[in-house]
Amino acid sequence: MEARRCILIGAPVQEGAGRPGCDMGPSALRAAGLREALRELGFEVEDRGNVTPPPPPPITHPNPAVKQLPEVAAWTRALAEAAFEASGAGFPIFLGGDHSLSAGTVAGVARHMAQEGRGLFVLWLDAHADFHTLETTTSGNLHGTPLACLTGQPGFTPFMPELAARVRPENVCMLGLRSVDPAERIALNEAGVTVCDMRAVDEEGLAPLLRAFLKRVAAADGVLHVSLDVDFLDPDIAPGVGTTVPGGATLREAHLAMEILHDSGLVRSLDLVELNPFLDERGRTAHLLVDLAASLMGRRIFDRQTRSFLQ
Ligand code: EXY
Ligand code: MN
Ligand code: MN
Ligand code: MN
Repeated sequence: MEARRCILIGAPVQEGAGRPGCDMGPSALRAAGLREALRELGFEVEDRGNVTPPPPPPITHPNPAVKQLPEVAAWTRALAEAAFEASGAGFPIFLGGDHSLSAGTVAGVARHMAQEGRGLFVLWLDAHADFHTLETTTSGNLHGTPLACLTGQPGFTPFMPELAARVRPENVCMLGLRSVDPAERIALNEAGVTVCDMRAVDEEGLAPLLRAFLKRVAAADGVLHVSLDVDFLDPDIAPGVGTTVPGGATLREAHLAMEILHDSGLVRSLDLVELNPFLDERGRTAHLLVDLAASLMGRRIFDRQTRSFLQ
């Protein structure tokens, strides 16, 4: 992998969300200066534009609540291909688009890493579990299902054959959880995903929880995909998202997570999802996401090596 090259891939997906607007996310992130911020950190930046999905397959599901399954299946197929190819050319950053896109992006990255003999771990930064199956979802919004899909929960393979359980549930850590539906609670308890809800963050602190997960990734010689949902953040600092839940991560908790992730050297790919600029004020949330991506890619307040106040 070319270590100093970032590859931007737009995924203007909104078919999985309950309201329109996420299709403007990639443009907002570009307008907020993502390319320039990465270049200032010394990265070569290749913007591959936006992915175009194939025609939606003629599929239906018996759960009458399910919405836009053909369209989401088409996006998933296209994004899995784009992610697989981009992972071999640099550090892919997927610009969303609603969180259903991650079923494709993570599957594609996992397929590439498996060819390298590396296990893919996933950090799911989100207020929600996104752990519904096509049978259990009641809203029918498929952005509530990608993690269930990726970890091989039942019922997805007939509709998205290329995914086939690309990530082991025990290799997934959820951080920031504060909205879980009853069916997700049952499935999560059985699946073996590491769940750090906001109570755990309040009690233990974000850094120890994150460091414990990163220790497991390193011990397994794994690599890490970060899937950052805007609603991980507190709505007061990140209003530009359609599924806000009070009590989210603070600005400094979010930057600390990114800085710790960068220092680990384990991260190989990133999703920036659920940005809905229509709900934002003057691009505020888009700019915050760009700043967080910059922290993940190495931007620092101060050069850590010269600090000695802890000795
Ligand atoms: N669990 C709720 C549902 O299934 O509709 C809310 C899902 C919100 C998902 C957003 C992307 O994180
Ligand atoms: Mn590679
Ligand atoms: Mn999500
Ligand atoms: Mn969410």
